[in-house]
Amino acid sequence: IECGNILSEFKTTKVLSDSAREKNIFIHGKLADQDAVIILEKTPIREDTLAELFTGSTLKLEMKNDIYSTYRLQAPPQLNEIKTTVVCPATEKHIKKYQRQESFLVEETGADYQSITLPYIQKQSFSVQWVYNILEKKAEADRIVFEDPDPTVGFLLLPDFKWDQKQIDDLYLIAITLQRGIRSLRDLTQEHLPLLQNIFQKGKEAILQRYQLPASKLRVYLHYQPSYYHLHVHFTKLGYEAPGCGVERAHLLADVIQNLQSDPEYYKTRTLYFPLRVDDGLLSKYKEAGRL
Ligand code: M7G
Repeated sequence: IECGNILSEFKTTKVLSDSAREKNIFIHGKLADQDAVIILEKTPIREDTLAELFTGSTLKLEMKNDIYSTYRLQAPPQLNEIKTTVVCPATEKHIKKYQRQESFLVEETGADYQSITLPYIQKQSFSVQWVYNILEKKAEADRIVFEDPDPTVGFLLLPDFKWDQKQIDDLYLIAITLQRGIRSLRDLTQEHLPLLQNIFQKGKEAILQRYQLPASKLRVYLHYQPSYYHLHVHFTKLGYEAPGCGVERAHLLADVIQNLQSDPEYYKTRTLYFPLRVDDGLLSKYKEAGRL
């Protein structure tokens, strides 16, 4: 889909974070007077494009010394794309999400969840409208990789928007439950085991079929706290360190299933640990409660 260059109107307010290693930059600014966040990311160099790159580029020598030389290679435009994500209008929460920040580990008991976390997320969490758009086929319908339409154990599997689907190295899909109202790990009980097992089994099968990637190459997990409180499961390629995916937030689906099998109330009663960024409103609630 071509859609003109909306970015020519973009006015930068602030660089939220950038990384020379990840070759990305997160920018806050204005698009037609609305707050926007733009993410620019250089895409990986693909082996299957090397021949085209070598023959179709121009090469400028920078320096030569003995057996060493460095060049600037001007790649043909189709091999020199920048993956661009635009969030507009962006909320204050989006701007914070992408800002580089110090974080603190929070210890949340089952009681803390009820008295501190739940009331906070009921008021403050990100809209899940984008999830409903996917479930209602109003957006991304052409990207669906697999669908199980059962109202209780059903789900949709589709590429996460972090993945451009150009190479398997950074494969990233999400499974979204059709059932609404399961907010996160904390809402799961034994009654959800058929749902979780179904996602695990059929998600793995669909990925093997579509991408020839076996289950032994997959990392399948949930985040706690998630950003979006509608239950979803992440499927990434083993070994790919997806940005924003620290070990503390990840709970392997295989473990979640076993924990619920051995204790139906596991995620209602356990103390869960997760990092929160310094300006996260939920962190302030934990501070006010004297828990930090
Ligand atoms: P999360 O664990 O709730 O939050 O995962 P995180 O972003 O902090 O990890 C939500 C996942 O949904 C992330 O991997 C996002 O990249 C992905 N995602 C978010 N949005 C708004 C979209 C979208 O509009 N489409 C798709 N396909 N994926 C999205």
